[in-house]
Amino acid sequence: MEKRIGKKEKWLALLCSAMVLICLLIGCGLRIDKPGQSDNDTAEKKDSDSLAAENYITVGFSQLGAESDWRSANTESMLGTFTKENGYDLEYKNGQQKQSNQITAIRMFIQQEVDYILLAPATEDGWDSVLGEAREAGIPVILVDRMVNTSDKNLYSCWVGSDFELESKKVTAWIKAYTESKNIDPADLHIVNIQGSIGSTAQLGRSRGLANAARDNGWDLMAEVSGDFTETKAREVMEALLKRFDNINVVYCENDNEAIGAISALESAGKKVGSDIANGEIMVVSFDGVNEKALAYAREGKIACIAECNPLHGPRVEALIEAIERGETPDKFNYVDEKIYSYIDDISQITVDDVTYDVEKP
Ligand code: GYE
Repeated sequence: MEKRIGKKEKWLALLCSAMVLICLLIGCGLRIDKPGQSDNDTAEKKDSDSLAAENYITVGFSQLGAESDWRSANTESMLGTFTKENGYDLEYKNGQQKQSNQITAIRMFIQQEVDYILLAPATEDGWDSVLGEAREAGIPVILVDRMVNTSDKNLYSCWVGSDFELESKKVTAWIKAYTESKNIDPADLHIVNIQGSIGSTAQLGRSRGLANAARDNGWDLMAEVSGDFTETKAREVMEALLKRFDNINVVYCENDNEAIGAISALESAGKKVGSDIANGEIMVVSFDGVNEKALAYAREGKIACIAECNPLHGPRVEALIEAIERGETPDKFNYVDEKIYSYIDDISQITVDDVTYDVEKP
């Protein structure tokens, strides 16, 4: 039997329809209040964000520290190259001169699954485990500036930097040519070496070059003490060396910051810094050619000779990444061409390993 709809039911149905309509209107209202945030719009934005993120090449850069002007210029070159505008998402970590900090940074980069790890290692030894972890994770490691001493060279893709021993050979060739031109007996060269951070590639190459030249030429290499590539430490070391020896006439500093510290100690002790060692001056030589004060000292004759060490590795590392991205295998070791500087006119050229270099004014 057909059920008749009474007045009460009709009102109930009307009330329900009205509530449904209100709900629909409220729903639409919310959408109308915030244009551009429809489900479609939000999804599109998310897509373009992740597309942009995917388009960046992500790099983790572990810099060893901030000990010198060379290092600051190097950091600036790297940060200026690996920018968002250039298509990179860079995570930068300063290791504060501690290998343990650098290892922690590399582990963090591995966790973050970066595309490349860039490492400027403090010292050569002790990298096998962490570089093994990077290889396990399939992340290529590019070494910048200094090298690592690993059991397996495949733990890193490639390296770019300077030939530190060649730099040293240039400086020692200059000392030899200059002192010979002044008829100074090689045995009368009493040299102290203020070394860089012990165990770093720059220190090892520069110390080796001097030790070999001293042996080959019959120079008196009296002491080798680390100044840690810093001005402050080198000043202390020079003060101590002046107490130990009264006949120093050549101070070989393994970077410009050390030369500045050594000159300050020498001058405070009343010594005359210059190249006229036959007449009691103390000759200072150094490496880098980056620090403005050191270049000014070179112009004044307080630093006799500087082997250039070029810190501008950012674009060089980028070229290596681009090669890898193209599917190429870049050369394992990439050496940078460098100059030798002196303001002293007597020596215009030096020859090292059959290559002749003009001595230039910086
Ligand atoms: O010569 C020195 C720096 O490894 C080439 O490190 C680098 C050296 C540079 O502290 O100034």
